Amino acid sequence: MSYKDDIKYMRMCFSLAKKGAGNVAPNPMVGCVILDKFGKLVSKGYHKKYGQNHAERDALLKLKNNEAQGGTLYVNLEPCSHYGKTPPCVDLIIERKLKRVVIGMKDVNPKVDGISKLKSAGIEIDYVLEEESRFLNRMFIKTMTQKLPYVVLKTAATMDGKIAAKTGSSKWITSEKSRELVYKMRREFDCILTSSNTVIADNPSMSQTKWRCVLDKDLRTDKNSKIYSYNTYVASRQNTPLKNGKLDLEAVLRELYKLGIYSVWVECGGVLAGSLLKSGLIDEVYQFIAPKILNDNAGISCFNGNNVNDIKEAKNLKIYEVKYLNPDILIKACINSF
Ligand code: AOF
Ligand code: ZN
Repeated sequence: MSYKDDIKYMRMCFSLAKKGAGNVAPNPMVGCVILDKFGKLVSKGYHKKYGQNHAERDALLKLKNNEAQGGTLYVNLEPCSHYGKTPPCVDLIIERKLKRVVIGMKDVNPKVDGISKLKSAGIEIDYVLEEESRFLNRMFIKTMTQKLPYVVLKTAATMDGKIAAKTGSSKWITSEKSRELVYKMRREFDCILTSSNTVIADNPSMSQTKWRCVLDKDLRTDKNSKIYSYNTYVASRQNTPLKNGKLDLEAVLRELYKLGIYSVWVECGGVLAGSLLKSGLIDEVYQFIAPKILNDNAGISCFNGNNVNDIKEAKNLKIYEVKYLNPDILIKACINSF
């Protein structure tokens, strides 16, 4: 098998893995491809749902005459070696007598040590496309290693980075098409997080997710606000420790994680966005930019952390996708590397 083939089959694993998106969290998205000893593709599988078979088991169990014997198994995550909701994948791989296993990335779950088990059984191990594999499962890496949800912050700004005029006037900066896309995107997250200011100013229902979280230190929001007709966690001074007189944002996110919330979509004003950014709690920014220029320094900025003297202090991000939505654009950028 050439390196080019390894890349081709690992990319196939990525496509299979993505079929599990939205159904596998907090588990990773995993796909598996099996070639027989002649290099012919004989089976494919993926992890479909949390608690169900892992990708390797799914692919191997489809083979009735063990066509995998002496063959190669591709999987974008190190096969597991522990008993979780399912038995160890390495045992089945060894039992089915694979000759070679090609892996995308090592598992960050400390319970897993599949590679050494496979090596001891005399199976050849190779790695391919590690960076892409880690990028695909960046959400799993964050939740597994930090016990915090993956946080995406969405902003919608003018070309000069303003989310509102100094009066607070902000409706609307981006087009209807962009706003509809936002509603669709929210559905892919477990929770929408917002501030008491947003609830008071806009009275949004934010009904697209299982959970909502309102940061309301002094319980200023009206109990009859639309958002409270849905399952909402209110973080206030009554249930959250304070840090420099404000709600400890990391403590809030840890609480959300404990509620089984693994991904959070943030929509808020510039001050909260600035604090989240400064605290290192944001993983990605989705920035909608409208072809408008406010032309007023007193306008409200997307990130309003203030007190930065040197341009070197600016946060560095990595843009991984740019979409032209006509007339707006959407930039997706990661803050941390994986
Ligand atoms: C794999 N293949 O397809 C997946 C893996 O409770 P369990 O049995 O589902 O185990 C979950 C852990 O197994 C998860 O945290 C991750 O380390 C690994 N997921 N491993 O070999 C798969 N989904
Ligand atoms: Zn497994």
